[in-house]
Amino acid sequence: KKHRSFVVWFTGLSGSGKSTLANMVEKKLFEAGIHTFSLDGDNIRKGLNSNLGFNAEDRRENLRRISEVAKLFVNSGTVVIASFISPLKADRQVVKDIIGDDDFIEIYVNTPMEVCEARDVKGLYKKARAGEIRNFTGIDAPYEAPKNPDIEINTKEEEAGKSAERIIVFLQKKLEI
Ligand code: GGZ
Repeated sequence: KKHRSFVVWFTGLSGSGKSTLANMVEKKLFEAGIHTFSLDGDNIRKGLNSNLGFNAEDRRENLRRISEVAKLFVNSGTVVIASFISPLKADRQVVKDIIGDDDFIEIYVNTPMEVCEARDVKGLYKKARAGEIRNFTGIDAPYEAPKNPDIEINTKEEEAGKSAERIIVFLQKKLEI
């Protein structure tokens, strides 16, 4: 099936549910016959960006490289699903500039910090509180919420399946299928 390609960019705190939503969206796109590729901390920070940490400069470089990779995939005709905290407005603007406005869809996974911390799936919030991890987003590093995302997900009010469906409806228009 012929369709447009673009980057679906999930931003939000650690534990906000970015990956869960990204996986659900990817599955639905796959079922619709759309070729996708997911970029996230697991496949990027372990490989291409294994020399980068979490200070402001490293995060910026992390996101810059990811954007360039995402652009290559888009140019190959793939729909890219990217899940990164991407905490700073200025850095997300760089991402948008690299990928190009028309090919960039921003999804803000707005889960309150307290909820993310209470879940603490990987125990990272606990470590950050104990001072064992520095520069942890939401604790001792900032998260600047997007003011005009294409879609905002309120994970407290809406069930994940419903959110994924809403995202798909938005993407279908963009795909021109
Ligand atoms: C934030 C950290 C940190 C610090 C390790 N701050 O929930 P996770 O574990 O699986 O996802 C988080 C991931 C964040 O990497 P990103 O590349 O998305 O960040 S950014 O966009 O800001 O460059 C978290 C883990 O890495 N992690 N240390 N200090 N998250």
